[in-house]
Amino acid sequence: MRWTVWLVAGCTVYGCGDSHEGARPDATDQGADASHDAIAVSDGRSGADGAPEAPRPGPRPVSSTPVAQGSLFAAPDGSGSACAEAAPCDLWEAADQASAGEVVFLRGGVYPFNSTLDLDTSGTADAPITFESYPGELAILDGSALDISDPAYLGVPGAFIRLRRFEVRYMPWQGVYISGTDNLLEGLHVHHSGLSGIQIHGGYEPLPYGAAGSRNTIRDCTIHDNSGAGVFDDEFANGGNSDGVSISSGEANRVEHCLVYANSDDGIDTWRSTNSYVGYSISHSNGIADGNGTGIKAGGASPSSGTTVERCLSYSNTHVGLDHNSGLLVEFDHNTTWDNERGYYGGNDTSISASIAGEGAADFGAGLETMNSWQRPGTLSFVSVDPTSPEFLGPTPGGGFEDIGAFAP
Ligand SMILES: [Ca+2]
Ligand SMILES: [Ca+2]
Repeated sequence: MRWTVWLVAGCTVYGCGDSHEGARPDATDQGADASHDAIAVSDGRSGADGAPEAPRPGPRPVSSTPVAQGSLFAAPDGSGSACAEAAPCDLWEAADQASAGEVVFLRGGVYPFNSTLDLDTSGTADAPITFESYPGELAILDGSALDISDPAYLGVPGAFIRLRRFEVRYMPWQGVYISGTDNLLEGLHVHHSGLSGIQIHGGYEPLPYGAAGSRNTIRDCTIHDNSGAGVFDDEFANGGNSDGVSISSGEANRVEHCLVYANSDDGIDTWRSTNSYVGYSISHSNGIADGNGTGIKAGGASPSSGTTVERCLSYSNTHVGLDHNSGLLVEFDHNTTWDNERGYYGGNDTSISASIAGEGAADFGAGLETMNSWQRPGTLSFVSVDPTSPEFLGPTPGGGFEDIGAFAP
């Protein structure tokens, strides 16, 4: 069968597109999901020989900032301008007052969104501004009262802002939209957005990138069920622009230890960025309606270059597990794919190394391939192909493949 990719690059300010590789079967899933399901992770384990094992893919627990560090407090029913623990204000007031070095605690409960909240005051490297659920509670930013003709989202045009341990759900466009730099998103749960759950897009500034939408880190986040399926315009493209995480421009952004699934387009898409990093993350079951259904896309239109993807699991996506997608100088190292239409797709300058493909269609392309499962003798098998098993996609001991893939020592 001839492998055909046709590029219909389309990009608007909010629905930044990517290559479009044909329609996927419709499997619309917009059902409610209140669970915050993260795959359990145990770091710092030691192997049978006592040597430390590599960290496992997926979110790790994120600890709370001590209450004593809180300087501003918001609550769903907050009012006034004191923003004190005894007299919390609303979220918009707290954001307006926050300045470098402050910690804003959000009391638990639902914060209905009626307008975009832009976090446009910057912290500094030594004194970031933190927004975080109050310890032991969960703040939920909820866009369910909005529709796509009257959108709102959590915007981050500022820099050195830390968003920690809260939920963002049912936003009609993006859930979190980052145009600033040097921000940290940690322990967020983002789901059921109409466009991408988290999008980084600083505009197409002159190269080299760096002034906007750059050096942001997304880690230990769970992002799922973001879908534009059923909306037939250029932005939503019947699901074709709604990724879990979309890095649509910028330099040196990072996705680490995230769990991303059931998004209509791709799981993680570093579409038009430079030197992005995706590591220790899990991407599965992406691809609905006209979405591309790639687990992790490592590029797209020029100037896409230099994306590294390592120690990731990508499985049960409708299209490719890991795809260079025309990005230049992409590196895929120590990844594991399974049950995708195809495991890997590289370009002439893509490096694919020490990786495992569980699919019969392991790879495609003429890249620089070394030490991969399909280049070895023997028959690959996994201890378990049950995603709920702690041994899921672990190579069978003694089978000759334990030294490669996402779980290698
Ligand atoms: Ca797409
Ligand atoms: Ca995409």
